Amino acid sequence: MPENFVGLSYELQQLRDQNFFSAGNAGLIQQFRALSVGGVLRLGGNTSEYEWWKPTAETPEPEHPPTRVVTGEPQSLFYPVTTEAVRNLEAFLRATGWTCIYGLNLGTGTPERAAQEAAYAARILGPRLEYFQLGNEVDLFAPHLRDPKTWNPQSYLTQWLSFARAVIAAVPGAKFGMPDVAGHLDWLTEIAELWPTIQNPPAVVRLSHHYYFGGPATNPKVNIPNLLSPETAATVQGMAEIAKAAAKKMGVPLRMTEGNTCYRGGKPGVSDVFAAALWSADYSLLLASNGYTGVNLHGGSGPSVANSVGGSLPGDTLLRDQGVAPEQIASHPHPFYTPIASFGRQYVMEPVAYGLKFAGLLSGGTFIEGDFHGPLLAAGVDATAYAAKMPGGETRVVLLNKDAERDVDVELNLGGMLGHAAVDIETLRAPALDSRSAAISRSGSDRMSRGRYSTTVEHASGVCLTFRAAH
Ligand code: BDP
Repeated sequence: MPENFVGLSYELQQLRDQNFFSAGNAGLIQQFRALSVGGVLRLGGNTSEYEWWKPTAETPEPEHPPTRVVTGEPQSLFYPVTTEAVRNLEAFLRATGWTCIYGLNLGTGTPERAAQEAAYAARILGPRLEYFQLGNEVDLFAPHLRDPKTWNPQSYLTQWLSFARAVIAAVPGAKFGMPDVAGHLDWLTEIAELWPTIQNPPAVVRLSHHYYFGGPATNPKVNIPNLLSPETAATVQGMAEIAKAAAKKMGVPLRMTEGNTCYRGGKPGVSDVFAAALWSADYSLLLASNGYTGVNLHGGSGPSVANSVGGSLPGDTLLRDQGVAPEQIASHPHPFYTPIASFGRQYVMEPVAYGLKFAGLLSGGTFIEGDFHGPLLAAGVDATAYAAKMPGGETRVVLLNKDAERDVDVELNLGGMLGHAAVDIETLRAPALDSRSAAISRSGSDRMSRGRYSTTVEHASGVCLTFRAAH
């Protein structure tokens, strides 16, 4: 699991506010650093198809191609990205220790403008740039951005190549991640099959896709029991199998570049409560143990995400229809799934981010193979387990009990690896699954003798055990 596994995803439109990702936004910098001292910020989302590059104050807005208005899809709200926004982004990344994946507009942009923007971004971001991403959720471009009759992986690849080649001409050595599909994993399979036919292929360093558990907020199936159920994890595992096969064929590692609990901005009471922390911890570690190099949970400011889904958040409509008072609605994060929420000028780490941070405790480690989930599920408890050998030589075990009621007794047999060891215990907890809070705390230390260690993982909680050999 790479050191920089932990990631966040923001709408590219967030760059419209040049002071958001800037060295002056101390509160946000603090929250990024609290989540990870070296994560990956991905800029993309639906709004990335409506940006235009404005290299000088005099640059006029270009003519945009016609787009269709489709309910729930972003409106064609075109906006400029300026040099100042990119410079401020670089300073923000430097202050946080993070790098970024920079999204370029494939939906309504041109190869020439993408190349100009890429050249500036590459020069300013330097080593803070992981790679470029051309287009967001290209599998959903039809009908609002492309003709459904002709849009498919093959025609996408042809367009993608013309943009990528223009970028390479301006940025020799440019790296890319693709195809960033929403959920049509067959696009990965097909692209991996077509890839060998490309002469002199661009440097693709990540194969990427997205995942949301369900949605929208009005969908009654988007609830806590379903979010945490073993079937949900099995669905993620099923996608990972398809993605892994394509990645192997192309010889490119995977990254889950966008996702969260509930699409179209999240669901109050599901996306913004402790259940989301247990979900994100398990989801992130499941992907990591499948070889994904990172996970970016989507979020950001309310207006940027609302614009990405057509102008408003279904979660707000849901609360209003339930008669919830405006002050109560305002006490939820907007969007509801955001890992870092802004309440006025205050930035708050939300439960879903605590889960990702907890998963990040295994960053830098090498997973120990074995069926750890099986025995737990067989015991009738919705719990999972992950174990890794850490770079410092210690062994770390994360146990996640997603069960709403049942505690689980676990006996670990680490005999082969460690005889006597000191054990550090950290927990991920909240008063209840539907609490609007989460906490990670160092809850104590213990000793292990003769390679065996027993513990009880309380219902709706996570435990991380670090075993250090005693000399
Ligand atoms: C994804 C889009 C992103 C949206 C998100 C959502 O890439 O821009 O904000 O869904 O629906 O499909 O919440």
